[in-house]
Amino acid sequence: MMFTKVEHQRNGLDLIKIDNDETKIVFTNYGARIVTWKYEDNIIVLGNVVEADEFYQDNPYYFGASVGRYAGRIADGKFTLDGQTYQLEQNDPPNHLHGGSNGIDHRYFDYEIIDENGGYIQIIFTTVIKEADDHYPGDIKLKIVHTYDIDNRWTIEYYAESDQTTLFNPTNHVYFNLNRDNKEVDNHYFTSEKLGMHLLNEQNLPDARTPLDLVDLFDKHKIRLTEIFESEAPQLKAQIDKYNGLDHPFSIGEELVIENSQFLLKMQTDMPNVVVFTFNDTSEWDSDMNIYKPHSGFTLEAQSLPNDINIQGKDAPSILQNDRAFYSRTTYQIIEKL
Ligand code: G6D
Repeated sequence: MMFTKVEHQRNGLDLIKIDNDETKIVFTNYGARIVTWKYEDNIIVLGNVVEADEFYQDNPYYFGASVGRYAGRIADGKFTLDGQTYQLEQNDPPNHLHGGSNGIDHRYFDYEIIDENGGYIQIIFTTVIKEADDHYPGDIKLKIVHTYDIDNRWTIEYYAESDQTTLFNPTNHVYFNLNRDNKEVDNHYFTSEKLGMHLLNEQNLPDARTPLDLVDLFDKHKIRLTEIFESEAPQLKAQIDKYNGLDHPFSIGEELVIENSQFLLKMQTDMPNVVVFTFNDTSEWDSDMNIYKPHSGFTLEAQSLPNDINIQGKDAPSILQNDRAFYSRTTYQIIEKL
């Protein structure tokens, strides 16, 4: 049995609360974001369901937000498309990050709830990203559909169309923590057929280097985060030391499974990469609501490689042609171990 309830907070922010037998999941129209996800009394994502209006408008960590039109960094905020060069806001100097300060994480989406008493509930969020909002070419009509089902599976679908050829690389910036007391996430295991870690250069940007093959390096498919953080392998150690953890795009196999002793989290996506960020620096937000310690969560951001336009040029997966419809789907499923 699933049911849904809407709670109106201040400033036009709504909480859309979905319950089934063991779990509760909450979304908001502000940034079409996930606010919380609970398995019985265990909160598995970071966020703040109480006073969500104050919490989300203020903090710089993109908790649970839809991010776009381009997730991740673009070098020097600059790119060339069809012979024309564009300069974007350098909001993470010298780079452009997560679509800039006017990105979709900060906007109120229109929404509609579909609940036909079946095995799932859908929230359909819509908006238009205008050229004038973020200085990329083209206006994009965007629909983000969050679906939650009785199998405790959260599905995100993106539908987009642009009136000019542009870049489009959306993601969701949810932070997971499967530990009961949300203590640091270093004890989580990552398993996939393939775990290719794209190394970052001095500017926090991936480049054209072949990803570091962690399956080969550790000679196994199931790797504990501590093994990555404590590795003495020179290339890996240099990256972990520099970033105080992971902030890296991965190429994965068909499924990525994250687990601790109590839960399995299964992720599938049709996007080319998954950025894993282990919340390495939590000092940026000067607020009483900032209760976060480094490594208190990790993101699984399904997206194209950050800066792909400056690495792959006209072959960059993030290019959205004006006569093509964009569709992408990512799922996360939470399973309690027996
Ligand atoms: C992203 O890769 C980036 C991080 O570097 C950034 O700090 C965070 O979003 C807020 O995952």
